[in-house]
Amino acid sequence: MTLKKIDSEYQHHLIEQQAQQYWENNRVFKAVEDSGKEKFYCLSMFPYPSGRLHMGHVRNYTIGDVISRYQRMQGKNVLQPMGWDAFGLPAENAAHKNNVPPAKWTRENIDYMRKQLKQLGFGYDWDRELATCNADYYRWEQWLFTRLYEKGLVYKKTAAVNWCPNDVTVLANEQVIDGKCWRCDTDVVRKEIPQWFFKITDYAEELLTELDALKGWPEQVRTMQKNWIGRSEGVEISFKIYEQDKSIKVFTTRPDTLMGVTYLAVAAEHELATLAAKKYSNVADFIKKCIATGTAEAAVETQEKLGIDTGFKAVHPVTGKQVPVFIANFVLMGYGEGAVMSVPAHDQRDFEFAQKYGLPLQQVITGETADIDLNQQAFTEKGVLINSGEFDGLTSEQAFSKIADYLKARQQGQTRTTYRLRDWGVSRQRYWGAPIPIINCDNCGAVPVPDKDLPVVLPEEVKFEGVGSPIKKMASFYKTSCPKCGAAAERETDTFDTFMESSWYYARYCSADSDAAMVDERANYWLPVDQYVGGIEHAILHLLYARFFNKLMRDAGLIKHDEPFENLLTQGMVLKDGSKMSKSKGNTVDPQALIEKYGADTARLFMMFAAPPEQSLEWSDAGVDGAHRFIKRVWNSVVKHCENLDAATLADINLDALTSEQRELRMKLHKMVAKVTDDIGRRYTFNTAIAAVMEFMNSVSKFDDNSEQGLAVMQEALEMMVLVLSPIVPHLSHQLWQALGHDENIINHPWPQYDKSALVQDEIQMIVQVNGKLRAKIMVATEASKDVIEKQAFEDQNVQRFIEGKNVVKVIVVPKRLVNIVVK
Ligand code: L3U
Ligand code: ZN
Repeated sequence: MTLKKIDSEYQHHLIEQQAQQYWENNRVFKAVEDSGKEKFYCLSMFPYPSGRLHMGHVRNYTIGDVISRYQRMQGKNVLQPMGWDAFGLPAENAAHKNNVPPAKWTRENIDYMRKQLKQLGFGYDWDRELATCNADYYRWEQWLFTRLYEKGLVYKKTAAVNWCPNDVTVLANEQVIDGKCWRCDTDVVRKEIPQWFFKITDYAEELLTELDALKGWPEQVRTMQKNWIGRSEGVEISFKIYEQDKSIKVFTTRPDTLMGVTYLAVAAEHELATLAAKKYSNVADFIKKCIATGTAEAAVETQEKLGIDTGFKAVHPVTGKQVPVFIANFVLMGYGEGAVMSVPAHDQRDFEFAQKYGLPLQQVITGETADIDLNQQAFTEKGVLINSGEFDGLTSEQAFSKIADYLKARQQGQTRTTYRLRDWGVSRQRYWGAPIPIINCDNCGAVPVPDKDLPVVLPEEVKFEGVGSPIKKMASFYKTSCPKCGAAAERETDTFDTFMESSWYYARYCSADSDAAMVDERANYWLPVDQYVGGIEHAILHLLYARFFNKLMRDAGLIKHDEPFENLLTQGMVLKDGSKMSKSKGNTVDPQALIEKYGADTARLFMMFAAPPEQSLEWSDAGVDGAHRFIKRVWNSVVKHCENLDAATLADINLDALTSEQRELRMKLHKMVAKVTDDIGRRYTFNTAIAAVMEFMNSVSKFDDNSEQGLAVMQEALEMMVLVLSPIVPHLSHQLWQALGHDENIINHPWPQYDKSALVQDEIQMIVQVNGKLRAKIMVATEASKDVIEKQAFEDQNVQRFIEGKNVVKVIVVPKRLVNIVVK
């Protein structure tokens, strides 16, 4: 065995460069499918190439890398890929600001950030790198879109959208915050434009029920998705309109309150509203106002609630009484039936509206401990029915089915399941995105671009003049001919929501190089992702869309698995002085400076030590310093040990010949390895794992024993410590492993097995007497049972001599002291 001479001083630049060079030259992270080996697919959410890495990225990717390296040491065939979520608004904003095309800006950022990721020593298979802005990526998304169009799973519909007049774009509901644009704070308005939609609602039930099977996901995330999908059982009820050959359909989840209906409310665009507008000019004015100032759906809750009487009366399906029909600005046409039944006694919004317009209120539910005061507010809980005629005395639950049956028998209602989840609008009026592969023809309508003409490539040489997408003004892009009839036609100039690209990238990594298919057979080897690591901000949309896409790809026969992500870890924020690090707060710490000053291993160690992965991590200069000092201590211990070894030869450990100090260090070592194995492998509490190594390091420092066995025990201690540290500080371990006499290949070394027998608590000495005379001293485990102690006593050779041929009358064990064997 030859020890590799290492510098006596820890120099992170040199060490890290050498290790990275070795990994790169030997392509150690290249992942190859191998059906004979258990696979482990570890994925971290890929970054937006926004410029440079944020501390949050460093944390996210360190967690993923530690898990990957640990699993590799467990003998798994590990895939850990990386790529770029490259489309989106920031590139366009930068283009406006700095007059540089989004493509150029994006690719420069990618180059810089890739270099940073390499400097951090993350073990990615770079051969599988992908950038979603490349046509060889998004062509498959275009391809799938055209397939789904044929299946009826995507469709075009003119729909009211949240529109930001400043950014000239559609916003998703969650991009509207308090009625304002999330980016620029402008008031959001409602606008009707043709949009492309994915029929995610067709999958609502499966997306919901399979959440229960996702045992490896945080409960919180599953609940968030559940609420987002929002399944509810209700009854669709139709109200006849008095003296009109019409009826209004409403949907309610509270049919038990039916007898408390005192008016109906319809949307401004409802048929009945239009009819009323023809009769009354003030109604027409009101509708005009509603539509002009039409608010975004997401802003409905915050705006002032306004309404007007249509003059029509609806007939109550049970009592036959007439109730007024109002138009209300909070009832939206695109949602449900565009009409609701109003029960002011038991719904707060209805209550407020009724108060404002002097509409009556009828209590029909009562509660047990009821401090119900209907002068103050609605009573919205479930309870027991009153004032409800034949339904009196039923509980809300009983009344649900009784009333549903009643209506059904009269053909005025039926039960229905609804979902809060709406179809996914994917059109964006933006430039920097994947073009929607549709050609609009005057004769043929919307025609999908045929496979042979895919991809529809986004022109990258563009000039940004004013707002709006440059390809909307670029005739060379949009002027084309119809694939069906050959007539002159125009391309769709909208692009896809960037959540499209991030919905299937995990699958594409499996066959990133394929130009024959979106994904191929290799995906069935790697999928599902065994461990997904990313921010909680993606708990709902991204994860839901990715699950949806997985099912779309499954149903297109591309992959086998039902769900994409087996286990999910959502890492916490990186805080400074108690608040989230962000540019706007000016409290960011640049990872680059950290890497340069202290090295990647210090950055990684600090990130993993400062907090458990799911909690937020408070930045601390002292913490970074502490991590760095620990690394140097480990380094120095190895240096010192190697100097001692230089003068000696390394012996094997002789378990029988160990001193109690040597035995104790071994016990601590193997205990530490057992704990670290559990902490990293099962609990994902990397911080406590590191704490255990640090504590062990104290014992190493105190252990001063240059005897042959002392050095052998120290060698074992340092080797195992270097091994268990290697997922976290891989560069350090790469060097120290060689210093300890091995080759450069620690990366292929298995995780150390701890020795169970070494875990045995300190042994104690016991005296063995035969007929009261001392015959032996034996070492037994402190915790050993009487049986074990007796057995050990009888096994002693000297004891055997004295009892041979005699009858054992009695054995007395005095715990922790002596064994007396009485013979005759
Ligand atoms: N490209 C998307 C994205 O969020 C991910 C797709 C899969 C939709 C984490 C932080 C973030 C995410 C505290 C930060 C990963 C910044 C990539 C990033 N991150 N903090 N891209 O570049 O945790 O949660 O924004 O998991 O400040 O890094 O983030 S990203
Ligand atoms: Zn045509």
